Formats: sequence, structure tokens, C-alpha cells
Amino acid sequence: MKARKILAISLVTLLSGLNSYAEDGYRLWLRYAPVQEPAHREYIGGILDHVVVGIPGSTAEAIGEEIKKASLGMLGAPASCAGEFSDRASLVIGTPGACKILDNDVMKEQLEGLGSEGFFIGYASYEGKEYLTVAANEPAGALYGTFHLLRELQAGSVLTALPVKEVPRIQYRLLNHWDNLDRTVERGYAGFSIWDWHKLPVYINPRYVDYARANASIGINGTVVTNVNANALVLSPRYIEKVAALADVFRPYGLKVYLTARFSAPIELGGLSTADPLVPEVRAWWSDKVNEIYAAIPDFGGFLVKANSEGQPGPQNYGRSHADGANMLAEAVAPHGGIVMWRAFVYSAEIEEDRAKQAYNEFVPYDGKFHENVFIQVKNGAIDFQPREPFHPLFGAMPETALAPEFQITQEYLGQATHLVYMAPLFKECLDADTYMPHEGATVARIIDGSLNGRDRSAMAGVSNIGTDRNWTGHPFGQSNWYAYGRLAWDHRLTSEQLAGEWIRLTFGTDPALLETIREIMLVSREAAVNYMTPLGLHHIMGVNHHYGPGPWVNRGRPDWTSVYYHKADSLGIGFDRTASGSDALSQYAPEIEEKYSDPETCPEEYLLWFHHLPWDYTMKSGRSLWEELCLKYDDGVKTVTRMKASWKQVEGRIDQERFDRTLMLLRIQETEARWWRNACLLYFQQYSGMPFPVEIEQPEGDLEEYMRLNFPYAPGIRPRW
Ligand code: GCW
Repeated sequence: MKARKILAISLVTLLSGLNSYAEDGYRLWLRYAPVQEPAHREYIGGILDHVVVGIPGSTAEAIGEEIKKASLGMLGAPASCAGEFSDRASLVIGTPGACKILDNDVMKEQLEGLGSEGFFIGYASYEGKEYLTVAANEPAGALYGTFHLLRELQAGSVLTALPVKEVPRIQYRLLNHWDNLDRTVERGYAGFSIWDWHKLPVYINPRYVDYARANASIGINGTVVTNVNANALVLSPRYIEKVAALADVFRPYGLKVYLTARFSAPIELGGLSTADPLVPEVRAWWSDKVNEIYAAIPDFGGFLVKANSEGQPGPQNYGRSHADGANMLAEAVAPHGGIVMWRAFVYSAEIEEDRAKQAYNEFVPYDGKFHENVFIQVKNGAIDFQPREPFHPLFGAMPETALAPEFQITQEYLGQATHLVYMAPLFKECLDADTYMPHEGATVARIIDGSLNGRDRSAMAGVSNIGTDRNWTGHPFGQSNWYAYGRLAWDHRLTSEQLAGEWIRLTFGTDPALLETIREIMLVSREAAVNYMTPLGLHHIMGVNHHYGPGPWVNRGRPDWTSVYYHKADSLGIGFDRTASGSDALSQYAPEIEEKYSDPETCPEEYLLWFHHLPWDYTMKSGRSLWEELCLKYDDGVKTVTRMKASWKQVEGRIDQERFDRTLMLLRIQETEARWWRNACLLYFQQYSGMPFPVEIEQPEGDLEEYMRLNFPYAPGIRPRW
């Protein structure tokens, strides 16, 4: 009896152990969970019964493996996959060149305009029979089509509206890792870097393959594996070999490797006395270096450069311009088809000008001066990945230059890997913003995808939130931001709602009640964070250095790294006057925007204190005073998190306990910290407003001095001192 009981217990433990292992988040949105619903099982079984993969090269194997993984997971048995066509085929994945049933004019016509990455899912007839196909011009397209199909099947959908044809709207869809060679990750909150440089090139962590699969499944086709605060060592022969090993793993998945180029590398590695981009020896050094890289990595993507920013070396050290620097590197990679992404995140404490204006001032004069294969990589806003920023004024201001937006997936200023903040609404807010440059309808999305100016090169970058944590992103919902970013780079017209829906189905299952509840939590989460951190256009009031938690009192050090520089709270009011009477940053926008935003009455309230310094008793649209509104917003942020937590509790029992518990614990921290933000900020600002807290809010508790004394020397992701 006793023995049987023990056996039963251990079986349960074993099973729940297996189950929890299975739902530890490692598999991301590629869980391929068993499909319970009989009709859908049968439907998937029909499609994955006998799959023919007729494409050239290593991608064929990647596709075959994925199909097998998917069918094993969803149906319990791996699909049979073959390279040769047979009339038993239930699904044919291929390119016309390598698959005879696709090698006909009808199919070629279907594939016209789909380029090298687009795909077609529909029927092809061959010898009087119709076959479901995923067809593409090139292997990469077939790969993306396969992932599209598997996504639909996993999400419980049936392919009703065929054919499906998709082409990515952005050509270079990149992740930027801020990973250092010592495996720390700048602004990384999910453990250490997944790149095990020490053991590369021989030891290939299986994670590298799963990383490539995950990226390919959402359409990401390039990865910058090193930090923009760069170390020249990665360009040395020993490291190039390591990078080449990664590139070999990624290649079948259509994922190219890029590196950050430290501008002073010719000195540090090459022993030259200068890195002046106009000196022939320097140019020759880069050109040789690039040839060396391409010899090891024939499909190397190119360089990402942070120059003359936050202490990084750059062409200005030699009196040269950003264009001189970028073009030198562009010339080196051009013969190999490589690109250069040159960051516009430049500002200096030496310059008196409003930090928000500096990048524009620096770059606009060089519009049209950059080589064809240069992208100027522009953060979504002019300060730095704040919870909310108006779109960067450079979008629209450089019509002769290819601009690539840089989003930050890692939540440096949004609660890091502790807070649940679904960021698609933030990405969309920027992409959908109308720049009015040169006319209404010139959205950021249309500028960067090239459609506005008929440019055929386009790029998008997202700063990765990936680390060695078992679930990749620390917070289980951090995965949704990686997912949404990739999908938006593929098609920026997708909505936040759609993407949340897709991700939830793939991540938690297809239960409709679950979908509603979790989607609602996700969709309110970003606005909640804005409200409990920086409502009404406030910005850059976080803790110093680690950027975690509130710090509106930060007033020491470089002025542009303080908080008081940005909120300018005093007894008269609060906010940064960026109208003509202040820094005049508004003049960098189109006249339509300048006019509308210059008047506090017509300026969208979410940007009010970004552009205006207003008295505490200024009357808001609600009729309340600015002070009251600010208090209510902070309080609303907290209340929303409380509601998010309550809603999350409703999903208990409908998803695995492991992810449920983990998320609940994090939501508890988030609720406490939302209060912390609200209390600390309101107590701080009250010193200046001198006004009471409105009665309808939960009264801020605690002692301001104590909040100010809190310090976090070991907060993760801190920027190393260079
Ligand atoms: O967001 C800020 C970060 C720095 C970062 C910098 C940048 C990589 O605080 O850690 O450095 O921006 O984007 O270059």
C-alpha cells in the first residue's frame, strides 16, 4: 500500500515535473503544444501527413526539422518529410528551381513581386491534382512561409482565405544585442549574454539554433551580436572565427550576422596612430579588415556604429563628420553587399542646446551625403527610449537619406524584466505618427519602409531583451515584445491587438476566455506604465545610472543625465518649454505639428509637459488643474496594475501553474513599484506645487527622504564605465 502510494506520488511529481519543464518558457511561441480538438488535429494531420521540401541548400533541412518538431508536438508523431516529390504529398514546400511541380508559368506568375523573402501559400496543380504549397522564389521565402503556416495551425486557425501572399515591408529586420564580450549585457535583464564567446567556435550551444528558429519564425533576418559600446577585439582574427561559427548556425534560418565596429579599431587592433577616416592607411585597414571578415563569413551583413556619443570614439575626434565616418565603412563593405547602420543617438553635455535637438542639428546638414548602403539609425524618440516620447524629428527631415528606426525591446525605462509592459503600442505609436513631411500622411512607417520616397532599401532595429534566462527574456511577457517587434518589422500594418492575439494563442493556448483576459492585460499595460512613471509628457526622471525606479530628484552630474534638466519643476510649474519661447525644439517638426503642439490648448495632453512648462493650476481638458490631473494619472497607473493583477488571477487553472505563478509574483512587484513611482514622484513634485493631493486618489505614503536614499548598486544591466 505504502509502496504504491509512493509510486503514485513520484509519478505525479514526474509528470508535473515534465509539465513544468515543458512550460518553462524556453520554447517561446514555438511550443507546438498537443492539439486536443479532434477536428483541428485531423485538419493538421491532413496537411502534415507527407511533406515534400523541394528547395536548395541548408534551409531545406531547417524546414524539414521544423515540420517534424511541429507535428511531433501538435500530433504526437513526426510528419514524414521527403526531398523528392511524390503524388502522396499533402504539402509541398519549395522553390520553382528545385521543385518540379512549382516549375511552371502559373506558379512563376504567382511568385512575381514576392522577391527573395516573400511567399505564397495556396494550391498548385500538377498532373491533374491540386497540392497545398508553400512556394517562394528563394529558400528564405519558403522558410517564412512555413513558419506562417505553422503559426496558423498552432493558433487553431484553418486556412480559409487562400492564397496567402506576403512580402516583408522592411528589408533589413534586425535585432541589436548590447552584449559585451565578457557576457554581461548592457541594459540586459534576462541573465547574461547567450553568446558563449569563450567556448566558441567549437562549442555550439543548442540555444543558438533555437534563437535562429525563433527569429526566423517572426521574420527577423539579421542580428548585430555585439554592443554598440563596442570592443574592437571582436574584429580580431580569433573572434572573427567565433562569429563565423555563429553565422554558420544562423545561415539556414536566413539570419545574417552583423557586428558593431569600434571606430578606433585601426589604432587598437591595427597599431595605426590614427583612426581618421580620411587617412588612406585607415581606409585601407578597414577595407582589409572587411575582406578578412567576408572571407570567413561570406554573407556577413555589415556594421552598426555608435560614434561620438557617450564617450565612443568617432570621426569628430579628427574633425571629420559623421558622413566621412559612415561613408568610409560603407565603401569597405559595399563590394560585398554589406551595409552600415550609423546611429544618430548623439548628444553632448558640452553643447548648450536642448538634448532633444542635438541629433537633428548634427545630422540634417548631411542629408543626401551618405552612401547608398548607409542607414542612419534613429531612436523612436529624441531623448532615449522613454515610456512615451513624440516621434524623433529626424523622421521626415532627411528625405535623401535612408533612415532606420531603432526601438528598444529591452525595457530599460519600462520596469526592465520585472514589469509586464506590452510594447507593441509604443512601437506602433511611432510608426503610425504622421510627420507631415512633406505632407499629411507621411507617417514614420512610410518614411522608413521607403514607400514615401520610392527608396528600395529599408531597415528596422530592435534592441534585444534576450539573455541566458531559461525563458530567454526574464519576464514571461518580455517574449511578447520580441515577438511583436519582429512581426512589425515584417509588416508594420499589423495592430497591437492582432499581435497580442497571435502571441497569446501561441504562448498560452487557444482558449477564447484566456485570450480576452490576457489581451486586455497586455493592451492596457503600456499606458499604465506611462501613467505610474511619466504621465503627461514627463520624461527622464528615473533612478540614476541603473534607470530602475523613480528619481525625479536626480540633480547631480552631467546636466543632461539629471532629471531636473527634463522636468524643470519649480514653484511656478512643471515641464520643458520646447516652444519658440523655450528651446524651440518644436521648430524641428513640420509646421502643422509645430503649430498644433506649440499651443498647450491644442497640444496632445500626452505630450504636454514634453513641450510646455505650465503652471500647476493650468486648466486641463478635464477641467481639473494640471496638478490634480498629474496626481490622477499617477494614481490611475497604479490602479491599472492592480486590475491587471486581479485579471491575471482569473487565468489560474487555465494555464500551467509555473508561468501563472511567475507572472503573478512579478505583477505583485510591479504593483508595489507602481506605488513607489507614484508616491515618490508625487511627494517630490508636491514640494513645488504646494497643493494637496486630490481626495479621490490613494494618498501617497512614505517619506520622500527615504525614497531618495534608496540605492541599487547591483541592479542588473548597468552600463559599465568605459
Ligand atoms: O539608452 C541609453 C543607455 C545606454 C546605451 C545608450 C545607447 C548602449 O542608457 O546604456 O548604450 O542609450 O543607446 O547608445
